Amino acid sequence: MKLKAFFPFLLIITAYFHVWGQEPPQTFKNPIISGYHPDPSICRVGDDYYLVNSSFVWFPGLPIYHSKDLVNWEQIGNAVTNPESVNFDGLKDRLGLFAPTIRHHEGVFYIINTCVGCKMNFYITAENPAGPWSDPIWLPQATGIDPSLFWDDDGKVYYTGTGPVKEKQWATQTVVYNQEIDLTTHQLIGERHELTNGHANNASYTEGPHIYKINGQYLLLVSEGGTEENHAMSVHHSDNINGPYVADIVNPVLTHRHLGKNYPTYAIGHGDLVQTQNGEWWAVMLGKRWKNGITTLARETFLAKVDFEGQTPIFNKGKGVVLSEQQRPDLPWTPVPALPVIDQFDKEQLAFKWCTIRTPKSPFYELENGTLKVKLRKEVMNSKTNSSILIQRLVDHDFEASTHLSFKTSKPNEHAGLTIYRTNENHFKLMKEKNSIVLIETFKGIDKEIARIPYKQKEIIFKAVAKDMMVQFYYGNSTSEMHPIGDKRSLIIIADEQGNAKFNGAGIGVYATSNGVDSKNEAVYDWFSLEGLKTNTEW
Ligand code: 6LW
Repeated sequence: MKLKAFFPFLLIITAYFHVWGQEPPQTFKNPIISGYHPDPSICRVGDDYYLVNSSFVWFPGLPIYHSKDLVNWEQIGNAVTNPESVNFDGLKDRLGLFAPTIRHHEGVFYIINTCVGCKMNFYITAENPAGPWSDPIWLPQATGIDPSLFWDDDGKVYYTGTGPVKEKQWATQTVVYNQEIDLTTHQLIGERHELTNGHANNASYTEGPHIYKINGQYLLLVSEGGTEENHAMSVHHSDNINGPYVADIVNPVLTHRHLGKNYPTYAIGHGDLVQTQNGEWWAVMLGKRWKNGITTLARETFLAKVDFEGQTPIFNKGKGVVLSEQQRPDLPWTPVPALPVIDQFDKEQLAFKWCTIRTPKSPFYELENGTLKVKLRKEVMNSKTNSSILIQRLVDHDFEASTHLSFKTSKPNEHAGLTIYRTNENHFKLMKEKNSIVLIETFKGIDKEIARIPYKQKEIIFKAVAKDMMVQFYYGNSTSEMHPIGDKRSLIIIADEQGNAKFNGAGIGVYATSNGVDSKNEAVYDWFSLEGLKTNTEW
């Protein structure tokens, strides 16, 4: 075609991208959901994808995400929202809601899950994945963790779980088992079948099972090696739902355990498969990223392409590892609205991202006239109870967060401020007290006062700036005039495997307490902003 003849087409194409925005990218970057989003489970309904993650003692629990293209995800709700339905009191931050599985069957969504340290296995249902979800239907007969559901062609439904082994042949041996479940009586029925201890003869912590029927054969996907650097996924095949399952010779089908300690992503495992409406297979799985030798964002959600060669799923064919960037799924590019950097607290309800720690016994905050009012209560975040804390997940290695607080007290026990929280024993608090502001670093359960500065005004802005795994705190009475408080502190305080930090992830937000004494006082937050500072060294 001559250039002149091509011109009108060029105009149309240009106008299309001018009107509809940028040309869709050809590739996507991992992780697809960054920060504390472990144990992802996914299902497709038509051309909609839904994903759920574990949330331990964060409440509301089990964040639900929606996507049309497997790359752009938007949180549409939380599945566990009734504080009466679960009890996280007294639980370590690593317990509570473990790995969930989400499935859809005949118009109903199911999430099956374990509340570890509470009443163990349960499932919930919803017609709309955004909620409302039912209260838990407890399954007292089901032992162990990581339950999954599978509907067979004959209408029978199977519970697959991970159980302990009574007489272990090796210390870290677990068993993946299967049993039919009657969803009308909520009973496990028939015989329990042991499916695998993992493909290796010393497989550690074989867990996170999911069963699929692909080309008329049952495929059992499990994780092995534990959720740290030896994590891996293996697959097993059977012609019969209850086994015997034969390990695939390609196992482990995906792992980063062989890439050495310095490989930028590690702990790859615990995944779930999904087939798109266009026939492609993809998998979501958890992984972790190192930065300066530590991991502050905990376990995140990654995406990898799967191609079946015979019955064997080949992950990222030709590469065999999770990639930082790759060709995106063959799905219509559907960006989702970016979360606003500043939360003005001007909606009727807090955004889905805000959570408290452990289950609240009474309402402790209100949204009023564009402010978040947090009641001071006697509970403290250092104990394993619900205190007046509201946090959101940290999703960027480098970030800047600030908030405007209005708080006055004549009592020495009353404090309110900003927190970076990982566990009851590992966190930072930048607090306003009666006549001063104080920065406290709590590590392995020991409070350390880093800095104290006299301050008498009612209004204050607090800020935290994290770069290269160090955080500098600031205070001031206008955003343009902020003063550092204390020296730069290492984010190792909130990193994985430090002190009692395991499984869960870190959050940032607001906290107020009257330290063991009843109070009628409240802390008023006008806004809270959290912004990722993208660096070009990001994996
Ligand atoms: C989860 C187990 C695991 O139940 O870690 O990575 C446990 N896998 O399957 C807690 O998330």
